Amino acid sequence: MTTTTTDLARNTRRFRQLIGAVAIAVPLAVSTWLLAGLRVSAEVREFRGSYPEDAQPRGVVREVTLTATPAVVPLLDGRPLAVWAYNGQVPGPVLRVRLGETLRVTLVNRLPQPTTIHWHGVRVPNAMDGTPGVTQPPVAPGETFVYEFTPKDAGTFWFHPHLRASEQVARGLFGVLVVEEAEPPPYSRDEVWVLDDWLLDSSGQIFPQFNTRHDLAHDGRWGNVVTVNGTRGTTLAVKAGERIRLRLVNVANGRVFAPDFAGLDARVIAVDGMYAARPLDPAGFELAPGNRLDIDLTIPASLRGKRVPITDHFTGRPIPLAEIVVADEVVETPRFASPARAHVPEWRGAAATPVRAEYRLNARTGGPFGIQWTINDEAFDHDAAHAGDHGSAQVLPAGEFSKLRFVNESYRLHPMHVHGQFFKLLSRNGKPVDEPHWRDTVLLHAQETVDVGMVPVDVGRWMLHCHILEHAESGMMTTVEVRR
Ligand SMILES: [Cu+2]
Repeated sequence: MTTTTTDLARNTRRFRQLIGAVAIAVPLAVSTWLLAGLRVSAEVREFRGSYPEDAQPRGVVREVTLTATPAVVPLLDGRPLAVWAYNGQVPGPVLRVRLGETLRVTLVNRLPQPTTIHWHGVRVPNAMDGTPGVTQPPVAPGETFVYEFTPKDAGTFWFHPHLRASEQVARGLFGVLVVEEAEPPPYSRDEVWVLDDWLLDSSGQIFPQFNTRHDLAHDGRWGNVVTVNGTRGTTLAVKAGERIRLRLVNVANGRVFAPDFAGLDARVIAVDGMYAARPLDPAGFELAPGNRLDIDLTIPASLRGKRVPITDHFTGRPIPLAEIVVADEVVETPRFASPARAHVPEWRGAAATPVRAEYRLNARTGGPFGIQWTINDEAFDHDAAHAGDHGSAQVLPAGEFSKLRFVNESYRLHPMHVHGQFFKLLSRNGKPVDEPHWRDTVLLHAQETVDVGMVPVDVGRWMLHCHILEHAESGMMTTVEVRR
């Protein structure tokens, strides 16, 4: 075989063409990659310093047993009410730990049906998330399960079953988890208000039908009695001058609250557990099922000897929630800077970022309750999930920015909740919204489209669902997988 000069010339020409193509293609690819990298990392860079990736356990373990059991308690107006309760209390015990402490909770199931505990808003290891079939098997009657985790964030969180939740939560299974900072701000006092409603029948007991067609066709089960900390006419006795940290938690199946603090020196300092970037006016805040608000409340001397009613205004018909009863005594107000000074990214540039996942929310007839709530035309199959088949999950790359879009194609409310993650509202109906705080639950009104941004750092398979428990129970659930 000989190589002719013509062949050589042809090969050289081909080689040059190839080099030329590479010389153009490689820098193009590299610059496209760099540009994409730069755009992603602009949001990720802005995210840095928002909250820690890892827990910092200090070696202190707080052990608690929560026994879920039927009980009869004096609730609402003092008459005996048959409930399901943690440790015989409704609300369940307020668990308080300091940041860095490890919580070890033994759940004992004495209910007539299986259960689990989900730690709403807490960035737990995935296996501790309490979602049956996805992160753990259901805890059968008579069985126990140990939840152990070290919270990564200080704030107001809560816990409840994640199995047949529309029944179990309505019967009274919920409690609050307060994670205090290593050095909590020196408030005069730290109070928890659990907001709830109860659907009672004519005998004054819990209406025993759950997931009714009525509830499913509307915004879930709305009760005929509204309570704070399990009772009507709740009062908070304070002294003028006191500065109070008031932690509001909405544990209702479906009801949204819009508490009115007009006339009081009240500022929102944290939403869904996480401190805001600055103190905010509480007017206009809608507390959907799952949401929490921490209020920094100073009682002015001008209210000495007065009673200040706090009412809910969500439905347009004012509903009394509680009363702040101010003593004649005046104490000095603790002076310290608002703890609401968290780093929260603005993500103004995120409007141009493509949507990674879109969730269309709607309903159809069918399923075990006659109506199914769907995400992208799929109803979550709880029975299959409990058996370990939880369908396909949207993958969200850990440490990267993701934009999620919720499109409410229905006329009902949907407070959308993502487990184990915090997100920030970017826009409503295409209009940019600057909320200087994180959320783990965002309320969608009828026909509304909402974009949220997040940089997930907690890996695992997490539920994404509507927190109207009847909507979730009838299918409005899916999973996301945060993967490295
Ligand atoms: Cu819903």
